Amino acid sequence: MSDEPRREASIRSETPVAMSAGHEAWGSDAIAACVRALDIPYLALNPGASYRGLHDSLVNALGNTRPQMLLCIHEESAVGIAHGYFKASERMMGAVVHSNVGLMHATMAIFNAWCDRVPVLVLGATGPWDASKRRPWIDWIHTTSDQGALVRDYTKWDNQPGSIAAAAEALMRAAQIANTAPRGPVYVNLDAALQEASIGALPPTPDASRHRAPQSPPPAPEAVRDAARLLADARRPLILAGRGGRSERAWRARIALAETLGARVITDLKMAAAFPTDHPLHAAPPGSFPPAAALAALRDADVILALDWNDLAGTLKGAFGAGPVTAKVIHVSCDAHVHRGWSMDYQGLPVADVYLLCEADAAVPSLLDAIAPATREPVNNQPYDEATPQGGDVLSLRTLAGAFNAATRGLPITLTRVPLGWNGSFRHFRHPLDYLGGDGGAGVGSGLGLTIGAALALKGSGRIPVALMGDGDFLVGATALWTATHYRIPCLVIVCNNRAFYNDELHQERVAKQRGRPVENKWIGQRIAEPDIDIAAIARAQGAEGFGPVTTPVELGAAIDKALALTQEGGVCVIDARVLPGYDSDMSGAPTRPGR
Ligand SMILES: Cc1ncc(C[n+]2csc(CCOP(=O)(O)OP(=O)(O)O)c2C)c(N)n1
Ligand SMILES: [Mg+2]
Repeated sequence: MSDEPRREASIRSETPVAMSAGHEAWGSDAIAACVRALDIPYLALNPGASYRGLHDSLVNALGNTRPQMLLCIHEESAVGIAHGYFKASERMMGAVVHSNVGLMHATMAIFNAWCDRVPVLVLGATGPWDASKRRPWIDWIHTTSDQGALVRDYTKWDNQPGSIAAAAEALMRAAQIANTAPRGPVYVNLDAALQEASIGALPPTPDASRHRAPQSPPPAPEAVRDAARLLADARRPLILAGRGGRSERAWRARIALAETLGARVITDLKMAAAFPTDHPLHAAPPGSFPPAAALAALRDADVILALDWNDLAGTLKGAFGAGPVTAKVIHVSCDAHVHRGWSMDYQGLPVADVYLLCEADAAVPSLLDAIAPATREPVNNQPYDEATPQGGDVLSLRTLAGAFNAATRGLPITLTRVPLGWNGSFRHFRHPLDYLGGDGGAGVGSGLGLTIGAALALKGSGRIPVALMGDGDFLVGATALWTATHYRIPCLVIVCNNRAFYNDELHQERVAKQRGRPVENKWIGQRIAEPDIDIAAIARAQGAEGFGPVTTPVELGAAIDKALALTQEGGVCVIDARVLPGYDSDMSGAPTRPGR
C-alpha cells in the first residue's frame, strides 16, 4: 500500500449544516485543528459527555471531514478499526473514547495494538479537572486521577495536557512517538474544562510536518559486516521472516535477500504475509507455532537470520529444546526499545551472535548490499498444495478452505483473519496484502474491528477483504458490523462456526487426560449451543447480508459466490459456516503447553 499514492475511501459522509461565520473559538476547536494538521483521516469513536466539546468542534468547526467520525457501538471496536486500518495502509488513524468508562472498554484493543506494534492515536477525556466546574454526580464519577494509568503499561506515551498550548504539543508529540519504530498506541487525555473553555481567537496550529516521526534508522555498519560474514560462510542459512512492511518494495527486497543467500525462509501466522509461501525457498507452512517441518529446517540451519521475528527465543526453544542453539543467530529487531516491566509480550530472551538494532525492512537492503550471491547448493522445496475443493456433507476447516480457495481463485483477496485451528498450508500468500496477521494480544473479539478497519483502508483499491473468523471471536465483537454497514465499508466475514470456544475445550481435554478425569465433560462451559446463535440474523439485524447456516462444502461454495459478488458491489456479508469442532493447526512447535 505504501507504494501507492494516498487516497481516501468514499464511504458514507455525514455532512453537518454549516455554522455561521464569526463565531468565537473554544479550546476544543484548537485541539481539533491539531488533529487535522496531523492528517488523521478518521476518528472511530463511541460518544461521551467528557468530550462533547471536541465532538462539537469536529462536527461544527471542521465539518466532519479530515478527520471524519466513524461511530462505533463499542470502544473496543473503535480502537480495533484504527488498528486494522494501519495494518492494511500503514497510516495511523485515531479513536476517541469517553472518560474512564470508555477507556476501560477500549483497553483490550489498546493492548492488542501495543502487542502488534501498531500506532493508534487514542484521544480521551476526563473532568472537568477543576472540581468547581463539575456537574453533580456524573462528572464526579467520570473524573479520575491519573486516568492514563489505566493504559500506561501498554501505550508508548500518555499525557493530560494542562493548557491548549500544551494540548497542541501533546498531540504532535503523541503522533511522533506512536509512529516511531517500534510503533504503538498513545493516549492523550483532554480535560473537559480545557475543551469547553472560550479562548477568543484560534491560536496558530503547529506545523505537523516539522514534528514528523524520524526515518527508521539503518543498522550499525559493523553489525552488518559481521552478519554478512556469517551469512557468506553459512552452508545452510535460514531466514525467519517476521514483522515487516506491506510495501511491494520491501517484499521484493526480502525475496532478493533469500535468493541471493540461497536461504530457506520460514513465515508465521501471527504476523502479516512477509514472503511468498509458494516460493521454492519457503520451507514450511506458516503456523502460530512453527510446525514440525519448520522446526526441522531450523535444526538443520547453521546460520539463522531472524528478521524481527515475534518470539525468537520461543521458536528456538521449539527447535532445539533445552539444548544449545547450534546455529549462529543474527537477531534483527528494535523491539527492545519498548520493552518494559508490566507485559511480557517481549517474549523469552533470544541468543544473538550478531544483533542489528533496527527494523527488519531497514536491515534487508543493507544486508543485500553487503553480501555476494551465494554459490551454495540450491534449495528447492516443493511448494505445498493448497486446500482443494472436496465433496462430502460436512464442513471442516480443511473443506471450508477448499471451497474458499475454489471460489476465490484469481481474485485479489486480503485475508484479515484466520481462525485458530487454521493450518498455514490451506492457502498460499503471494502478495504483501494477501494476509494481515493476527491481532497482537490474542484478545478474543478483535476480529471484526480489525477486519472493518482493514476494509476501510482497502476500499477502492480493488482488493477484497475477507475474514475467516471463529464464532466466539465474531460474537464477542459482533456490533462492530454496524459501523461497516452504516459507512458502507465492504467486507466478507465467513464465520467458522463450531458453536464453541473450542480452543478452550481442547485445554479442558488436555487437563482431563493429564488428571485421568472424564474427557467427555470438556464441552461444559465451552459450547455455544441450545440455543444455537443465529449468526446470519445478527448480521441482518445490523444491515449486513446474512447467509446460512451452511453445512456442506457445496452450500458454502454457493454462498461464497453470492457473497463475493455482493461484497464487490459494496456490500457487507456474513456467512455462518457450521464447521465440525476440530483444529488442523500443527501445534508441534509449542514447546511445553500446546494451544493458546
Ligand atoms: C478476551 C479473551 N477472552 C478469552 C480468551 C481465551 N480464548 C482463547 S481462544 C478462545 C476461543 C475462541 O473461540 P472461537 O473464536 O469460536 O474459536 P475456536 O477456538 O472455537 O475455533 C478463548 C475463549 C482470550 N484469548 N481472549
Ligand atoms: Mg468457536
